[in-house]
Amino acid sequence: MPDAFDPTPADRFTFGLWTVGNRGGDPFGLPVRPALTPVQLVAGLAQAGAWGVNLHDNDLVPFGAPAAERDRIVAEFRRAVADHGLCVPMATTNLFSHPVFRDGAFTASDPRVRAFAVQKAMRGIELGVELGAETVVFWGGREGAETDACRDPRDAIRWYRECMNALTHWVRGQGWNLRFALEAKPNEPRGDIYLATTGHMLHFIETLDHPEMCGVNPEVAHETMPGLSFLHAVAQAMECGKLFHVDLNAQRIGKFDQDLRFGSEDLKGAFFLVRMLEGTGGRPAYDGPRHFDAHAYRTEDVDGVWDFARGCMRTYRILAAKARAFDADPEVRAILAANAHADEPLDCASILRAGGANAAARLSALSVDPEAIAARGLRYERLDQLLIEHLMGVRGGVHA
Ligand code: DIG
Ligand code: MN
Ligand code: MN
Repeated sequence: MPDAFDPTPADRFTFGLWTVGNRGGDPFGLPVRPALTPVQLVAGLAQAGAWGVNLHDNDLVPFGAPAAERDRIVAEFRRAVADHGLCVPMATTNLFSHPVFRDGAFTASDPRVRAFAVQKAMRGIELGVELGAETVVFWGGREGAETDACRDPRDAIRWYRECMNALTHWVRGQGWNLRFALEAKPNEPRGDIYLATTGHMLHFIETLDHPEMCGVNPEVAHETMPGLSFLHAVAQAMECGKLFHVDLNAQRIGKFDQDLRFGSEDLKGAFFLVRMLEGTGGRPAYDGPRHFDAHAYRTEDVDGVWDFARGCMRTYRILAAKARAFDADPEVRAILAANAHADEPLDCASILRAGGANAAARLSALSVDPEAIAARGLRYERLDQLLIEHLMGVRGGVHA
């Protein structure tokens, strides 16, 4: 039964071939689902209401496939994408499955491996360009170590930079207007992964030859695993204009990378994330794809995979409606306005915003009364209770 929360192309929901193609295998169990072809996955995503499909090179073209076979596979995939009215906004390269990358790709101690990784990334980028991708994600799943006796981490970071610089210069030389989105993860599959969080990546980007080409692709699970705030990671990326892509899923703190259906854990965190991405309440919004980098429970059959995909998109749209209702709630707006002190007579905010060499001198001349300020409560208990009541559906009137 269609309703107001069915996905639309305007939502820009995307899934990777590896997400809905996940067969349910894990380190302790064999796959439980049949392999679906890329063409079958495209058809299923279109039917579920997705806008686009993403891929690693080897999700589509087997490693080492001859050129003619590669071209046949790509042509067939392009036809299926076009026939089903989807697009391919993002492409990425698998630099983590083949044993050659067992000690890393861009950070492997063997320079031949690093060179091979750059070659493979170039072929992956060419595939992405052929499919119309505008964003190239780099997830360095093997860039790390189990024992730091293996190499000096400073060398690893330098080698990472050398490879990224080689690729950015090459892409610019090809005249392609692509953006690189670097995805952080703290561990798994490596004991520790270099550049472990989005914050690490944001600094690393500024050390590259072409930082303007590079941004980040934060993933919910990857910041949540170590107990960090995913919202604050996304906020920092958005605030400096570097949120080039985003991987949406769900995760429990302290567990292995679960890649669960979006919103299925920490619903409050998912709400705040959707509120920020959608820019409800008049704040700047994110204008890129909403990519679900997740997969169905191992308990599921193929029908369950499409339940999973629909659930990701539906929960996102429901939370977006609840975020709009929350930001329109008069009592919410009144509490936030009272704490913004927009009309305070000293005009501290404008002095701070103006900045400059004399800001501190101007601030030091102000007569601020800390005791009077300290005596005032902020009503965050009531504010958060309002949020909870919006989420629980007893406030805000959001209905299908
Ligand atoms: C892991 O979360 C990684 C891989 O799934 C892929 O390389 C990237 C793009 O979403 N995320
Ligand atoms: Mn993940
Ligand atoms: Mn991811």
